[in-house]
Amino acid sequence: MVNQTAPSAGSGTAPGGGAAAGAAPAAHGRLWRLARATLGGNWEHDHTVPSRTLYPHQWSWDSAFIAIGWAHVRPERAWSELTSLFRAQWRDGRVPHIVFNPAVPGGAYFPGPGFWASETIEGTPPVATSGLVQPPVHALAAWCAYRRAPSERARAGLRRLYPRLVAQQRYLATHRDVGGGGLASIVHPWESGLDNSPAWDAPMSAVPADTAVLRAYRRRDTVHAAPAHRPTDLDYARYVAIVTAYRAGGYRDEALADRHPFVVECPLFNAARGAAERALARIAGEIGADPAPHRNRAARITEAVVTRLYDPASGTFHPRDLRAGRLTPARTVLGLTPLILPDLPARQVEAALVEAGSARFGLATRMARPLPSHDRTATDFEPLRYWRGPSWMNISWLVRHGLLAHGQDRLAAGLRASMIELAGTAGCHEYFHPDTGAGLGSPAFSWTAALLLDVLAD
Ligand code: 9WN
Repeated sequence: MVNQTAPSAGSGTAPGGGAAAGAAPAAHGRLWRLARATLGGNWEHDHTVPSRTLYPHQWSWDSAFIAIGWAHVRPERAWSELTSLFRAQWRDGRVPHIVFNPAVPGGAYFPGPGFWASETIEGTPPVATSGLVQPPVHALAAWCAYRRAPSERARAGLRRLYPRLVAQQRYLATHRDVGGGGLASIVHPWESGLDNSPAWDAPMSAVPADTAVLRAYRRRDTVHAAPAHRPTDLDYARYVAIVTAYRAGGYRDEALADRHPFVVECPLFNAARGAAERALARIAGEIGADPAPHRNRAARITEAVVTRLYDPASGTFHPRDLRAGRLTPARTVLGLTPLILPDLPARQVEAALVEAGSARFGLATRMARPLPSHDRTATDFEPLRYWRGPSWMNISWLVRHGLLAHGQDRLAAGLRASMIELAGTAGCHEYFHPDTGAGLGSPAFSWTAALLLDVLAD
């Protein structure tokens, strides 16, 4: 049964009947309406923009999280969201991280369609896109959306998406297994979704770049958000240099290890691949396809995540920099994300829980502060700067999903309460100050709204 209405002040429960957590039930009704209105305000024909000002096109992993939210209030939009994204899939299977809306002026976002020049590449869709990808959380999102609002129409949505989701996974498992160990590499920090995370500082420091390159372009992000809350000019110079190198090779993936400046195996990206295979097994079962190959792939991915990215010395997961041939040293929230793998061995689950509960991340049944994106005790922790400290709703959602997968219901409840508290106090901001909870970045951000609906309903 789909809950299309806000929880009433008198009901005492969140939509779906769960016990109230965090803010009072009456506030849940207000939050539900705010989240629904935020999503509605960002809806654009067949997809939802992450933010009207900062991100006026369609983004890949945003659309996945957004679909989970739409399933609660307008399920048909969940399927439209995913379908429009996958319509832009390249012939090689990659799902581009940005699908450009031709109605939006080219200069509204940097780097825009002219910079990516996808139309010059064979096998690209008629619509302009970027040439990068983002974490493949789409199969998981499709499964969550279906479970939330199952119907014939939703099953038809699953059936339509299934071959495309399979092709997305195949692209990552083949073209992107640069290291040959069963993990997919990302070729740009933007592919991680955590653009300027300290996780990328070591590999990024080896990318030659000069901020003078920015004279040829105009950053648009700092027009809409405080520069102190965004990546630096040096970060952007390197972002541009890495795309330029990838684009010069026609976005081909052959011999990346020898010629590309940034090749890294990310724990979240690969855990998302494993979770996607799990979700595909469920989807396959629902539409009469064979779930077994998906289960086998999921098991192999989990094994590779543990073998290649878990560091027994630090007791957490780190990205592997293939050019340097070592794990990157920073302890970021990425280290907790393999919890979304339900078959993660007990030893690594235990280690991730210790890391999560430490002073670095502060996870608790009653959380004093929101989950940060970076180690609070690190000297390079920056509470205002984007992925270098602030709290993000999508990462909290993923970690909570992982806690539930491992039976950590009380910790998951603590995280849920902190998520509701954040949005309840600050609104549907893009990210939040990890100490004060103040809203940062875009004030009407779609995935914050979508995932808020999901946790309120749970
Ligand atoms: C670059 C849209 C995207 C998110 C990313 C987030 C940010 C873009 C940017 O916004 O990245 O892709 O311009 O900063 O880091 O996770 O998908 O919301």
